[in-house]
Amino acid sequence: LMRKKLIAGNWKMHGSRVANEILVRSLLAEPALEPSVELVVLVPAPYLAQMQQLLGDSACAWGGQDVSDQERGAFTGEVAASMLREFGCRYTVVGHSERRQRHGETDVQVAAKAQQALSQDLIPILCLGESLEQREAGKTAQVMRHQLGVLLDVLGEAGMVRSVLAYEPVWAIGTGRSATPAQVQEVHAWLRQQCAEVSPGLAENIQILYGGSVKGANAVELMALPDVDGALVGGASLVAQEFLAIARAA
Ligand code: G2H
Repeated sequence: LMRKKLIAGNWKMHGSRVANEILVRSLLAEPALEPSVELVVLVPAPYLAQMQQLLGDSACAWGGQDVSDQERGAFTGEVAASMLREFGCRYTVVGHSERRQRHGETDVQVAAKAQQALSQDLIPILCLGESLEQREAGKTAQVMRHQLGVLLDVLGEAGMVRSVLAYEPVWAIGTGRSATPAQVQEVHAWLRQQCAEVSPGLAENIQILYGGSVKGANAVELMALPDVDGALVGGASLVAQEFLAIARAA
C-alpha cells in the first residue's frame, strides 16, 4: 500500500498562546516518527501565525478548522482560503459535524468550501458521518451516499484526489464512545468502494481518516484496519502524550 498515514489534531475551540506553545514543543520533541506518518494540528484561526512561527519547517503541518465558501467580500467573521494559505496552512477541515449542526452547513456549502480550499492548494479534510438517529434507522449508507455524492459531483475526480476524507460518526464524537473497529472498517471500505466507481486510482490513493473518540488506548486497533489511513483526533489531541501515542500506533 502506498498510502501514508495522517494523524490530524482538531483542537476545536481550545488553546491559549501559552498552552499552545507547551503542546507544540512537546510534539516537536518526539524523536522522528515513521516517515510514513504525517502530523498536522488544526487550530483556531487566531493561532495560525503562532503555528507558522513555532512549526516553521518542522515535520508537523498546521491548518484551519473551517474555511469560507467565498473567495473574498462582505462576509463578516469568515476566513478565506487565501488567508489560511498566507499563514502557511497545508490543510483545512471542511464540513465538521459541529459546523453542520451548529451553523447549518449543507452538503452543497461544504463542497463549495472544499473548492475554495483546493483553489488555494490547501488539502481539504472532508468530514462526513451519520447521526445516531440515522444509524439506528438504518440510514447510514443513504446519508453518506448523499454527503459523498455531492462532493464527488462538485469536486470531481481531480478535486477528490487532492482531498482527504474523514469518517466521523456523530454519535462517537466527544462521547468517549468510539465506533467499533468492525463498524469503522465497514464504512471505510464502503467509502473506498464508492470512490472506486469514480476511478480505481482515486480509491487506491485517497486517505480516509477515522474520527470520534480516538485515543491512545484504542488507536492501535483502529489504525491497523486496512481502510483506515489515519485519525482526526479531537479531545486527545490536546494532550501531547495521547496525540503522540496515536501517531506511534499509525
Ligand atoms: C470528532 C473528533 C475530532 P473527539 O469531532 O474531530 O473529536 O476525538 O473529541 O471525539
